[in-house]
Formats: sequence, structure tokens, C-alpha cells
Amino acid sequence: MSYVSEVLQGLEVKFASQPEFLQAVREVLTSLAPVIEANEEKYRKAALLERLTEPDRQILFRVPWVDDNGQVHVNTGYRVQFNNAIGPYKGGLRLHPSVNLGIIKFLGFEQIFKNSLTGLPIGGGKGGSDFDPKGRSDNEIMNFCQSFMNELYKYIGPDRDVPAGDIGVGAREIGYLFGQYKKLSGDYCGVLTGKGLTYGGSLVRTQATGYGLLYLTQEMLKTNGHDLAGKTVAISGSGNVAIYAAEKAVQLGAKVVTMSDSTGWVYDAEGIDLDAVKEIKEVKRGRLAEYKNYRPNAEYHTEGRVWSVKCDVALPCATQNELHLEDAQALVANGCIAVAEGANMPTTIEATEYLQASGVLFAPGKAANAGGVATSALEMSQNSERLSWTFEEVDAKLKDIMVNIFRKLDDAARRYGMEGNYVAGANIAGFEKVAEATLAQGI
Ligand code: NDP
Ligand code: 2IT
Repeated sequence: MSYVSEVLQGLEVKFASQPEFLQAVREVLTSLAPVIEANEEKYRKAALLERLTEPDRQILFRVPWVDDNGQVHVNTGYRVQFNNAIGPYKGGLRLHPSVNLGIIKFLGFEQIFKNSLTGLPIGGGKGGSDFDPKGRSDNEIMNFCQSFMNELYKYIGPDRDVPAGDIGVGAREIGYLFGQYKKLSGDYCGVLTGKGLTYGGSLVRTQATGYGLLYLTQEMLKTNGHDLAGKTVAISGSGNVAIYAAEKAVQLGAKVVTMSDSTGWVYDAEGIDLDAVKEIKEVKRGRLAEYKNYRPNAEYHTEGRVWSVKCDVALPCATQNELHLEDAQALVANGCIAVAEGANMPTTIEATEYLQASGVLFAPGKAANAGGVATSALEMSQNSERLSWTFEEVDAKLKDIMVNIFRKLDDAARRYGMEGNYVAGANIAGFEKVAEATLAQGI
């Protein structure tokens, strides 16, 4: 049996209760097969794949907090420090009721290769909690974040592990987490990224994942003889990634016609009114159903998904496994030419394979959404040198990084005879650096 199959089979037995983790590993290892086969004996002897798929450490802790009525609640906190071969652990914190160890492990595993692709010195990690922030007051959010940090602060540090935002964690939560870290440690340092601009945050970090997604998408389109200008774009989600993806898509001349949240989705044939979405989501923390109050001609649906509308480019920006085979079939039938993942693993393996087989350009999340963590790494650099760069400087670096990432995918895919397969390209290019660093540092 091949080394890849052997490792996959072992993981499938051991982690049968972690389907998202297995999905992420299966996708990566399967597309790495040609690279592994070329070095099979060396990698098997060094147990390289076993070492890459077993986190360095997995920290689980109790998070007790008090709501506004004096009721005590208990959630589970997680931090998975997956791999620090090329730099300190780096990756977001997710607050969502669906969070469990398997989800944090899938995100941490993806993060290793994503961070490697940025070309910056950051390892892979991820954390979060099954806490549901929906409907909670600012005070309750602060109570939760402080309790979460009471435990987490022991394990993180600017040269050790640097968390940031993800689903349910934005500037407000990072502020409370940073305040509590500072209180507990006494250190004012770059231990978190996504900080506010008045206390060490970087310009462009808020926009970075969405903007970066569009920079990479534009590069992929141009390389294949297309341009974003004049294209119709379908976006899912209406959070941090979706909003700034939509903003940059419009700046590049496209029209965005859909956005969604966990209760429904809007179709606005005239183009989404982003000011309205920002007010509903960023200011009021409300539901997208309110969009019709701003744009009475738009459609609001609670059934189905955004992928049923006619579009040229689809950008899934909400959550994992939100674009299924039937959605991929609908996209292809409607003439979609490109899918780029703003979210982490939003496309199922079957849907990805169908899109690729149908000739749709497909940019996987670990490349396409790497602009967020890349700009986090730029925030770390600015914190270290105690300087702040201008918006234009950071944006130019972000654009360079995203174009370079696309070049790496394209090049790695070609080197292994899989031209245009950017999934394989991303996995191979991300893996090469981590594998070399891991082997160089011994057991
Ligand atoms: P936000 O919390 O800002 O927004 C998440 C959006 O997705 C909301 O519209 C939310 O709807 C929707 N959503 C979340 N969970 C579900 C679900 N189970 N079903 C349907 N809709 C859902 O998160 P981000 O925008 O930061 O993150 C979105 C995706 O991008 C995630 O996959 C994340 O891992 C990834 N990502 C984020 C980066 C970042 O820098 N923030 C960087 C790289 C990737 P509702 O409001 O109803 O909850
Ligand atoms: O999935 C991701 O890359 C993020 N949530 C951002 C991580 C970071 O450290 O900025």
C-alpha cells in the first residue's frame, strides 16, 4: 500500500468522529501523492505525514462566564497548536456553537499550508469555542472573552502563538482579549492580530481577506484570458470576508448580486448595496432579512442557496461545506467560469472535483483567503519594529503576496504535470517548505 493510503487509512480509523478534519487531510494528502511518491522511502522513514497530521499540542479548557441575569454558563475553549516548523503558531479563533475539536483541527491543518504559501514566517494553529455570540450583549461578550483569555494566555505569546479573528471574532472581541492578556501578563506586545488601529492594529487587516481573495481571483482570471471587469459575482456570507470581497469586486468593475447569512440570502439584480449590508451587519449586528427595508426590489430567500443564480464568478465566503455537488452543477449549467474560496473549505470534495472536471477555474481557500493571515503577519512585523505602515504600503504588500501565491500554485501544478489544477498546486507548494523545514529540524 502506498504511504499516503496507509496514513489516510490509519487516520480514518482513529479520527472517525472528526469528519471535517478527515476531509481536509484527505484533500491535501491525495493531491500530494505525486510528491510523496517521488520521495516515498525518505518520507516514510521520517514519518513525515504522521508528524504533519498530528498537532504539536491540543489545549482544551473550561470557559465559565456570567450572563446579564447573573446566570453562569460553561463553554469549552480550544487552541490547537498544529505545526511551528516555519514560525510561531498563527491562526484565528472561531466562536460558533458548531465548534468542536474536529473543526478546530481541520482549520489548524489547513492553516499550516496557507501560512506557508504566504511566504512569511508563520506556523499553523487555530482555536475557538462553542460559545454562541448571537444575541449576546457587549458586556456578555466581554465576560466571555476575559474568561477565555484567563486560560489561553498561558499558552500564547508574540514568538509562540499569535491568535486572531475568524467566525464570530472581530475587532470587538480582539479588543477584549487583548485587554485581558495585557492585564494578566503585564506585557504590551503583538500577541494577537486584528487589533484596533489605536492599539497596534494594522491598516488593511479588516479588509485583507476579502481584498486578497479578489487580488488572487483577478490574477487567476487574467492568467486564463479573462478579467473581473463586467463580470457578475455571487458571494455567500455577509461577515468580514464577504463584505470586503464584495467591496473589492465592485472596485475592480464587477457586479455583486448575492449575499447570505445563516438564516437566508438576498438577490439584488441591480447590485448589492454594500452600505446597507455594512450597516445591518457591522453596526446593528442584525439579520440580512432587513436588507429589503433598504432595497425593496431585492429578493430575500430562506430556502436554497446563492449558487442557484446566474453568475460568472462564485465566491463562497461563509463557512465549511456550503457549496455542494448540486450547487456546482447549477453553477456550471449557468456558465460560471471561476470559483474562489473566501471561506475555509466551503466546497465539498465532490463539488470541487465536478467544477474542475467541468473546466471551471478553482482557487482553494488555503491560497485564496490567505490575505487575512498574511496581513496579520504584516501586523506582527509592524508591532516588532514599533511602526505603523500606511494603508497604501500594506495594500501593496498584500497585493504582491496574493499575486505571488497564485504564481506558486500555477508553477507547482505545472511542475507535476497538472497544469491549471490549483488545488494540487496549493497543497504541493504549501507542503514543500514545511516538509523541508520539518526534516531539517530533526525529530
Ligand atoms: P464572520 O463571523 O464575520 O461572518 C461569517 C458569515 O458566515 C456570516 O454571514 C454568517 O452568518 C455566515 N455563517 C457562519 N456560519 C454559518 C453557517 N454554519 N451556515 C451559514 N452561514 C454561516 O466570519 P468571517 O467572515 O471572518 O469568516 C467567514 C469564513 O472565512 C470562515 O470560513 C473563516 O474561517 C474564513 N476566513 C476568515 C478570515 C478572517 O480573517 N476573518 C481569514 C481567512 C478565512 P450569521 O451572521 O447568520 O452567523
Ligand atoms: O482562517 C484564517 O486564515 C483566519 N481566520 C485568519 C488568521 C490570522 O491569524 O489572521
